[in-house]
Amino acid sequence: MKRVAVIGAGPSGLAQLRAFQSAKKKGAAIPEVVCFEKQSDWGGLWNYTWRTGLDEHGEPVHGSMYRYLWSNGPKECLEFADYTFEEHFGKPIASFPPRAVLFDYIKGRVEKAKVRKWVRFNTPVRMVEWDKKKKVFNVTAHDRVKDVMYTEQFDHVVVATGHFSTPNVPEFPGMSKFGGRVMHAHDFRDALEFKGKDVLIVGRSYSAEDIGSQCWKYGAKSVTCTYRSKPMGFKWPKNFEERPLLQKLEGKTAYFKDGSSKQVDAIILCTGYKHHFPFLPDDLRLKTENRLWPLNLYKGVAWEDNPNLFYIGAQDQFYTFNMFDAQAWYARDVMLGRIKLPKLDAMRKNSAAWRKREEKLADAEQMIWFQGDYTKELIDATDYPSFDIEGVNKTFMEWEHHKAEDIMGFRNNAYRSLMTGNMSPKHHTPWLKAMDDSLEAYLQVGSAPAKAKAKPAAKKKVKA
Ligand code: FAD
Ligand code: NA7
Repeated sequence: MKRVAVIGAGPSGLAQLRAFQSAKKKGAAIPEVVCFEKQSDWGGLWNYTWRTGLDEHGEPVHGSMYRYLWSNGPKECLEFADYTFEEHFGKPIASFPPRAVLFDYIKGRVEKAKVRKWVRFNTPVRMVEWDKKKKVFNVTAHDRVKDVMYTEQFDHVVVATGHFSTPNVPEFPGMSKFGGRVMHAHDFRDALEFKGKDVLIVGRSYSAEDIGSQCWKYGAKSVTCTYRSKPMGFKWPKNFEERPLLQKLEGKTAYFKDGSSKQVDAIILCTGYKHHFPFLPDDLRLKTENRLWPLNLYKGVAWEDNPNLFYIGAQDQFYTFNMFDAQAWYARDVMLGRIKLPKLDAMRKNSAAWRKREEKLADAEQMIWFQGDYTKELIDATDYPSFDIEGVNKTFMEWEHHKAEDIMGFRNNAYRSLMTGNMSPKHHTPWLKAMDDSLEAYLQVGSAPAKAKAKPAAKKKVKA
C-alpha cells in the first residue's frame, strides 16, 4: 500500500485528511495517511496557546493568534463547501466569529470524518529526504512524548506547516536601548497588557490593522502605526494615527521619516512572517516571500521538480479554508492517479503565466478575483462540491467597502452564505462593545457546548 505523510494538522493538513477520507467514503482505495503534528492538538494557528517562545518540549511555539481575535474576513468567504456553519452549529450564526468559534467549526468536520487516528501528535518532522533510487521520501520525526526519533518511508509528502509562525523581525536604530516593551506580533497575546499605554505598531497589513484595533478597543492611550510603503488609510478613531516609517528611537521617543516624533511605551512589530521549512533540504524547499503566486508549485500545489511533494496553503491568503480544500482535493487526485500532471516544461510555463498575471495586480480587489479564479480552477478539476466563487468574491468586495466605511465597526455586518443561501444574522453586540470572545458568549448558549444545544438545521445536501 502507498503511504502519504501530511506534515501539519492545521486547516491545510486537515483539508488533506478530509480529502482522502471523502474519497474513501465514496469507495476509493486510498493510501495509508500519516499526519505528523508538532502540537498536542489539531487546528494549527486556531488552536490557541498562551505560550510564547518555546513550548513544553522546547520547540518554537507555532501559535501567532491572540486573545479576543475575531475573524478578520466574513466567515461566508471561508466556509467549507462540504460542511457548512449551519450543519455544525445547527443554525445560521453571525459573520465574524471569534477564534474559539472557528476552531470549533474546523474541528467539527474532522471529528465527523473520524480522522484523528491518522494524526501523530507531539511529533515534529525533523527531516524529509528523497531517495532517488527507491523513489520514496525518508521522513524523520521526533516523538516528543517518548523522546524518540525515527525514520519512515513515504511515497508522497504534503507540507502543510503554515507560514505565519516564524516572525520577520527587523531592527530599528535605538531599539536595544528602548525603555519599554518591544515584541513581534507572533508573541502578542493580550491587548490588556497595553491598556493606558502609548503603543507604536510597525507595519501596514492585517496584523497591524487588527492588533492596533485590539489595543485601542481594550484601552490603549494611543495607537500610532508606522508604515514603510503607504498608509492603511482607514478612518481611524481619535488617538489612532498613521505615520511614515520609524527611523530611530532615543529613549522612549520614536522619530519618523517625516521628521515628527512621539513618546511611546511599547512597540509591536507587525512586520509579517517568513516561509520557514527547516525540515526540508534545498532541493525540496519552497523559498518565497508572502505572495499570491510563489514559483515552482504547479497549480500552486505540486513541487514541479519532484511532484511527489505537495504544499498546501503556501500562498498569501484572501481565500483560506475552502482554498486549502481545493488544493487538498487536487493534490489527492494527483496522488490517486486521477489527475496526470504535464511534463516539467509545461508546468513551469503554466506557473509563469499565473505569476505574470499576479505581478500586474494593482489592488486588493484584483487580488481577490485572482485567488478566486485560481480556487475555481482547482475545484473544477475534482469532485469538491462546486460553489459560487463569484459570490464569494463579491462578498469580499462588500467586506472591503465595509472596512473602508468603518474600520472599528465592519464586523457588525452580516452576509449571505454562498453554501446554504441563507442570510446570517447580525451579531447581538457591536464588536467594539463585545469584550468576551468565548464561544458561549458569541452563540449565547450559556455554559453548555454549542453543539449540544444546537439542533441540526435543514441543510442543503452536498456531494462530497
Ligand atoms: P497553520 O494554521 O499555521 O497550521 C500549521 C500546522 O503545522 C500547525 O498545527 C503546526 O503545529 C504544524 N507544524 C509546523 N511545523 C511542523 C513540523 N515540523 N512538524 C509537524 N507539524 C508542524 N485566516 C482566516 O481565514 N481568517 C482569519 O481571521 C485569520 N486570522 C489570522 C490571524 C493571525 C494572527 C494569523 C497569523 C493568521 C490568520 N489567518 C486567518 C490565516 C491562517 O493562516 C489560516 O486561517 C490557517 O490557519 C492556515 O492554515 P495552515 O494549516 O496552512 O497553517
Ligand atoms: P503581511 O501581510 O505579510 O504584512 C507584513 C507587513 O510588514 C507589511 O505591511 C510590510 O510592509 C511590513 N514590513 C515588513 N518588513 C518591514 C520593515 N522592515 N519595516 C517596516 N515594515 C515592514 O503580514 P501580517 O502579519 O500583517 O499578516 C499575516 C497574516 O496574519 C494574514 O494572513 C492575516 O490573516 C493575519 P509593506 O506593506 O511591504 O510596506
